[in-house]
Amino acid sequence: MGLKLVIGNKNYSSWSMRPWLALRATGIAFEEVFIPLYTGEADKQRILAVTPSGKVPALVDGDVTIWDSLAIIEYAAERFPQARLWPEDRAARAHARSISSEMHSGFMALRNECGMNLHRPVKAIALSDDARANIARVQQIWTECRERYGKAGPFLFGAFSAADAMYAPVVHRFLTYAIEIVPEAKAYMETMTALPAFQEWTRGGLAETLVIERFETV
Ligand SMILES: N[C@@H](CCC(=O)N[C@@H](CS)C(=O)NCC(=O)O)C(=O)O
Repeated sequence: MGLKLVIGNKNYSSWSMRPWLALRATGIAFEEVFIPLYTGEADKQRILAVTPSGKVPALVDGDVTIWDSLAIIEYAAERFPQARLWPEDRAARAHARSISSEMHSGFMALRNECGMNLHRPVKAIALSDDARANIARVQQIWTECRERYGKAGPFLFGAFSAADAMYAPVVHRFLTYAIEIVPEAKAYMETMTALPAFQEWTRGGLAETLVIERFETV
């Protein structure tokens, strides 16, 4: 039995994008199960039938269910070591895990004020000081990674890794909200937007017609 990844709307679901990209970019085969978000009780029950968290993403591997984006990526990294989802070097791997956890548990202001919405026309908005600080910190993270590991390839740790998957929705946010970007971060964003898996997700999101009103406020 193959892997099933349960995801929400590609246009909006940044947490779904992360494990989806980690799997797709490293060639791990999976079946995608789409459950539209915030449509009402029936779809909520479909999510709850997979995971008690009531949230997507969730990964089903036979009788094992894993929910929460970073836990799914960790599981995939263990289950498919050949995918090299984390850097091989221990210090680089610790660095990659640190920035991935920082993404997973932080950047609330950026997440709240600049929700991922691929359909949204590109336009800058007024941002809080906290969101601006988040944006500066993300660019500092990317720049430092590129300085340290850039010789090994164009991604944060040279080759594509879980850390790139964790930051992928931020690339979309920076583009959609016309955020000012330092040159090192810009080059990294170009690498990500050229990644076939990133483009596949983006095409999928843009092809969706479902609108979630609560995410269409800015
Ligand atoms: N910490 C979770 C967050 C998951 C999450 O908030 N998912 C959202 C979609 S992006 C969701 O399922 N919302 C539906 C709901 O809350 O009813 C993760 O990393 O996977």
